[in-house]
Amino acid sequence: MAAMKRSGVAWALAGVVAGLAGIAVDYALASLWNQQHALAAVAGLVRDTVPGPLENWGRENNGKAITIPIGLALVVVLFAVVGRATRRFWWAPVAGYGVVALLGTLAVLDATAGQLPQLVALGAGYAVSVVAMTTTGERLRRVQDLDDEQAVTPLGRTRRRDFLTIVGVVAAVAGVSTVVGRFAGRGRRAVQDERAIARLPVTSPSVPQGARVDARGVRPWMTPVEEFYLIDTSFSRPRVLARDWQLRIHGLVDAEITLTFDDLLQREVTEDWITLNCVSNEVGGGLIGNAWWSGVRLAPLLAEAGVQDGADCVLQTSVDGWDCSTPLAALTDDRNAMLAVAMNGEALTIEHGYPVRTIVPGLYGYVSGTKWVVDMEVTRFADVEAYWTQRGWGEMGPVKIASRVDVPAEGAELPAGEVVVAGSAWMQHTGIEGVEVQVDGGPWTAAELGTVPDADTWVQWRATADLAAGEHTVTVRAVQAGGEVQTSAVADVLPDGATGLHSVTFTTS
Ligand SMILES: Nc1nc2c(c(=O)[nH]1)N[C@H]1C(S)=C(S)[C@@H](COP(=O)(O)O)O[C@H]1N2
Ligand SMILES: [Mo]
Repeated sequence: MAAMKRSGVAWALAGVVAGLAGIAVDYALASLWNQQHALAAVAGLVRDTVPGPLENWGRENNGKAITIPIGLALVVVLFAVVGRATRRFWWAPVAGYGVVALLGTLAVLDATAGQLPQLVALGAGYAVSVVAMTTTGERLRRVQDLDDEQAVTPLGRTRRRDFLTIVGVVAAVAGVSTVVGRFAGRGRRAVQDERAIARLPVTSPSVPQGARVDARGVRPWMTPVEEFYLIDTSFSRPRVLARDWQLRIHGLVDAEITLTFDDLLQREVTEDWITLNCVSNEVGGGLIGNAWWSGVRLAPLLAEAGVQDGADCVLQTSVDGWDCSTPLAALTDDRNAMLAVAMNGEALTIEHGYPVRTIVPGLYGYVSGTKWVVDMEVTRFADVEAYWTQRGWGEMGPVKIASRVDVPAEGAELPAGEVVVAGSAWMQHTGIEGVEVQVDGGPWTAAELGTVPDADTWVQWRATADLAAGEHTVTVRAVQAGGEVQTSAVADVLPDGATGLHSVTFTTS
């Protein structure tokens, strides 16, 4: 302990313990809330940023066996440096752990899901590290302020004991948090393990010929699962094993039905391209995605249950308590409203509702797309209120016609001459008949359209314009099947979806 007096070892050790305590606290909170912890997010970000071959190697077990220890070693060294620096600079923990927290924040923001809970966990971990290091540093400084004679007196012993106690407390926080994290993470791991070996009677998607227009920078016609937007009201993400899942259909029906996952898969599977969007999507926004959904149609199930007269809605409830009231007609007419088990040919991810969620073409997600759905009560709008309708959003939730310019991007700089303008347009379950483009306030001209399998998906469009050097604005509007043109009147997303036309401004030179 005498060596502790002047050496930086104790400072370095304190730095490591405080840093690891922060990581452990983040891990515990994230696991309790069923989210990815920051370290995993950073690992993911790093893996996605390195070149392809290295990335693939990093996904394999061999790669992991090397990259994870290297990553941890780097973190430990950094924490040791932070600890030592605290001896001279009181702000070293704030800055040093701040760098790690910042990296974590970037990684979390890069992910599509659960950002708020992840950031709260990260903030808590950061605070724990800073407070732990600062407090430990104060104690250590008092020990080291003693001169050689004093160091062996009762005062010296007390101060050393103080220091060791605080290091012990921090280490205990780290230890307990790690155990809590491991324990809380079990459920999620069990679901992931089950999902990984799920064999579902579904097919892989193949993008229909001609759906994609020839324009670089257009968002893909089929949205990859990891790019598909996510909306969740609950802080913590439910973990439901398919083998435990049950759906009860009841209420104004002749005969209640309870289905297990196996029961569901005994039925005929339907598969379809369906574009799902959020009522909160602003004009030009990204809360929309198109996927190949596989599942079981709801209409035959409801027919089997025998819907009684007077019913006009189905109150769907998720295992997380979220609910929505869906117009009954949209679930019983000829559209492919389904209990989906797979997205783009693979079991739903936990984030998108594993093992079962509802998908209804032509309705916004907030009135129809219940993730982790476990209960459907056939009822009347007059008798129920659901999560979002209680908060002032419209009851019926039909999608509105919309269109978007993807390229050129807002603010882009391009060579003058022929410029390709392209994007997408959608009016699910009605269909898009045409798309028109207006350049610099000139006449509306027809764009060329990609071909789509049916009316339930978005349509890509493309046009060209010959542009002189200068600033230009392109605006798009869609025409729905039957001829009605998308309105230019601007409406807010609340209460039932935005309207207005999307424009981008860019320069050519
Ligand atoms: N359980 C549950 N289901 C939910 C929600 C939710 O918050 N909780 N959000 C809804 C909303 S508003 C939309 S737009 C869609 C989004 O589905 P996604 O997150 O799979 O893209 O899910 C719907 N289903
Ligand atoms: Mo939504």
